[in-house]
Amino acid sequence: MQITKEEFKKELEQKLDSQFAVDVEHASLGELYSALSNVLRDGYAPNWRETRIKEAHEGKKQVYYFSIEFLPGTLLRSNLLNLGWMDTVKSALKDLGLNLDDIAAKEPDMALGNGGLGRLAAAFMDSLASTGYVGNGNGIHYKYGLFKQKFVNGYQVELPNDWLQKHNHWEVMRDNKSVLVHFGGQVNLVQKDNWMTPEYNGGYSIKAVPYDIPVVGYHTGIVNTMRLWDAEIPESEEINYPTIDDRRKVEDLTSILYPDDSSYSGRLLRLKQEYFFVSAGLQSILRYYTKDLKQNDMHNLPKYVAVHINDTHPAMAVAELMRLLVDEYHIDWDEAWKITVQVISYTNHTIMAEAMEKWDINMMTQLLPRIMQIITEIDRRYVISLTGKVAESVINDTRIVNNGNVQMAHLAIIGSHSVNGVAPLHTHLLETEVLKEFYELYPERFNNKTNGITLRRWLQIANPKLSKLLDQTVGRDWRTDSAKMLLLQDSYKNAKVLKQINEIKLENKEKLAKFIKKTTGITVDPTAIFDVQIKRLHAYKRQTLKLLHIIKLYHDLKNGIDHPKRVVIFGAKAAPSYTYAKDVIKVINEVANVINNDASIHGKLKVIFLENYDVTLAEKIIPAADISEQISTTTKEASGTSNMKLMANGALTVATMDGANVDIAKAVGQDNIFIFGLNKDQVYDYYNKHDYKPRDMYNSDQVMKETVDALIDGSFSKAANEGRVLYDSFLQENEEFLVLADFESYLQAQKKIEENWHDQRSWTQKALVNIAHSEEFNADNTVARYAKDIWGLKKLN
Ligand code: CBF
Repeated sequence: MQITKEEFKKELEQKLDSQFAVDVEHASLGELYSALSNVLRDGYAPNWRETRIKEAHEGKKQVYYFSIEFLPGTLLRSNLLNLGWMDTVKSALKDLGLNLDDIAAKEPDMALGNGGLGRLAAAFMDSLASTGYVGNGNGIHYKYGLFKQKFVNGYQVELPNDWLQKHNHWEVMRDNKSVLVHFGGQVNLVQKDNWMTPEYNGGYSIKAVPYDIPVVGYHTGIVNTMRLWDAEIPESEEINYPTIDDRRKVEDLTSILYPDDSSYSGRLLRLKQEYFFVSAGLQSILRYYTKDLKQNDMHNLPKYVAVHINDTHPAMAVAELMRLLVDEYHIDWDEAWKITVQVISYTNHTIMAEAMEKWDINMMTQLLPRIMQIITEIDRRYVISLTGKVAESVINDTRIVNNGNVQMAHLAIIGSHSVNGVAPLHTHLLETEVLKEFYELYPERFNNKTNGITLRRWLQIANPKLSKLLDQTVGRDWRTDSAKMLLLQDSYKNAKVLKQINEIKLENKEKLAKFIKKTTGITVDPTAIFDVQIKRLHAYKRQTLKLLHIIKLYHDLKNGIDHPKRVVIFGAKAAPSYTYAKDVIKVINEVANVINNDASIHGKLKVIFLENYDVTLAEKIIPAADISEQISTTTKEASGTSNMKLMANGALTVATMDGANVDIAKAVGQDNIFIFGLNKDQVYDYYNKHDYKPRDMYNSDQVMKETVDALIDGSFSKAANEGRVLYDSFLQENEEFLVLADFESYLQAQKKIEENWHDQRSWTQKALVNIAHSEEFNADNTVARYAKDIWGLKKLN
C-alpha cells in the first residue's frame, strides 16, 4: 500500500491523538516513534494478512529458519524502506519540522543475538521476503537481549538489556497459536493399538506463546513472519505455581540469551531453551501443515516444509521431529527417519571446537527423557548401519552418543540432507579436517553457501549518500539486482565520482567524530585514517594483533618516526564468562587512555573503544571506515560478514586469507586489498608439527620484543595484571592463535596502507572497486542459492 505525504501526516496526527492525546507540536520523540510505527503497521498489515492467505492457497514449500539468535537491529527505517515509504515519510516529517533519524533513535535495538550468525539469520529473513520466498524465522522471545556493555575503569561491565521495557511495536502476540512443551518426568513405552506409545509420568509442561514479527519484503508486497516463542505457565497448571517466585522460575526460561554455561544450572537452562523453541516451532509447523494446509499424509511433509538448523543450537529438531512423527502421528520409524532427513538441513558456522555443542547424557535424560530415548535409538541404528562397512574408529568418532555426551553436530549431520559451510575455505576445512570422516561417509550432503549481507540496509539506511551516488552512476536497479553495482567501475577514472566518494566518506567521518566526541569526550580528526575493527571479542579474531600494532605506532611516534594520522576504532563485546577477552578489553582501554592523553604525539594516534557494539552502532561506524580489520588467525574465521559490510561502504580491507576474506580478495584483486599473514597450510603445519615457538621470535626481533614488553614494563600500569595475561599468552609455546607469527607481516601490510594513503586518488579508486564488488556478497543471492540447492523453494506468485 502506498501513501501520500498528506495521508501520512493525517494518519500520524490521528495516531498521536488516539494513543497519547497530543498533537505533533507537543509530542515527544518517543511518542512520535510509537505513533509512526503504528502508522507503518497499518501500512503493511494487509500485506501480512494476504501473504499468509497466499501461502496457504498456493501451498508452496516454506522454509523455517531455526535460530537461537536473530539480530534484526532496529526495524523502523528498514520497514519504511522496504515498504517504499522512506522518501515520502522523510519529506512529510521535514514539513512538520521533524527529523526521521531523531525519531528512529528512540527504537530499542533488537539485540537477540551475539554476532555474525544472528545477524545472518536476520539478513536471510529480509532477503527471503525481498526476493519473493516464503520464509519463516523460529527463535526465542528473550525478555533481555544481549547485555548492554559499559566500561567502568576500563573494564567491561554487563547490564541487562531490557529491550522490551518500552514495548516492541512490531510484534503481535498470538495466544491462539500457543503450544505446550513438556519437560522432565519419566517415560515408559507401552503397547497400545499395535503401537509403542510413550507414557509420561510426572514432569511438567510449559506454554510456548508465539510473538510474530513481520518481515517486510523490499517492494515485493510480501510480509513474512519471524516467530519468537515466550514461556508462560499453562492455565491448567497455574495452581502448581502459587507464588511469584514459582512463576518466575518458569518464565525465566526465556529471560536471557546464552545463559552462562560455566555452571550446571546455566547449562541446564540453555538446554531447556534449545528444546523449548525447537519443540514449539515444530509443533506449530505440523499444526499448520495438517490444519491450515489440510494435509494428512506426513510422507508429503518434505514437499511443503524445509527446516533449517542454524548452527547446532536447534539440532534437537532432528529428534523432536522424529518424536512428533512417530509418537504423535504414528509413522513407522524408518519412514519417519526418511521424512526427517529430507526436511532438515544444517549450517555449520565455525570450526572452533567450543562451538560444537555437546550435552551430558544424564542432564538430557532428566530434562528430556523421551528425546534422549529417541537420540539413543537414532545412534543405535546409525552404528548398526555402519558396522562392518567402515572402521570401528570412524563409527566411534562420528556416532551421536559417546563419552557420556550427546554430540549435537553429529546429530545435525546424521539427521540432515544438507550440511553447508559459509565460505569456500571454511567448507573445505570442514570437508578435509573438522568433519572429514562425515564428509567421507556423506560427500553428497556437503556444500558451500558463502554468506551475504543486506546491502540495502548497509547502504540505503546506513549510508544514504553513497546509495544516492550509486543511483546516479549505475541506476536504481542495484537495489534488487546487485550485479549492477559493478557498473560503478566505469567511473574508475571519473574525477567527479571519485570526488563525490571522497566527500561522502569525509562527511560520514565527521558525523562519527561528533558521535565519538559526544559519547567519549575525545576529539578525533575526521581527516585521519579511520581504522576499524568491529566484531565479537575473541582470541581468534585477534584484537590483540591490532593492539600490538597500536603500541608499535605509539613507540614510533614517541621516537620521532612519523606516521599518517590514524584513529583506531574498536567495537566488541566479550562473552561474560570469557575472562581472557575481558582482559583484552581492559588492556586496550588503558593503552587508549595513555595514548589519547599523551600530548607529545600531537594527536597523531587516537584509540577509541566504543561501548555497546550492536547493529545500531555498526550503522554509524561502517560508513565512516577507511580500513576494515579482518585479521583472524587463518582457518579460524568461518566467513566474517563485517568484512562485506565495510567493503560495501568503501573501506579497504587488511586481511589474512581467512574465511570470506579469500573471496573478497578474489573479487577486488590483490591491488585493492592488503593481505598478510600465514596461509592455511602454514597454520596447519604449526598445528601438526607442534613447533610454534613464539619466544624464539620474540628474542630475535627487537621491535617485537619492545612492543610486547610494553604490556609488562609499566607503560600501561593500570592494566598491569591484564597486560601480563596477554604477554604470557603471546609467548606461550604453540599458542593457538599465532599472534606473534603474523606480527611482522601485519606491520608490513600496515606500512603499505600508509604508503597508499598518501595517494588519495588511487585510494578512492580502490574504495570504488571495493564498493562495486561488494555486490558479490548480497544476501539476496545467498538465499537464492539456499532456496534452490537446499530447500527446494519456489517463489510466491
Ligand atoms: O556465518 C555467520 C558468522 O557466524 C559466526 O559469527 C559464528 O557465530 N559462528 C562466525 O564466527 C562468522 O565467521 C560467520 O560469518
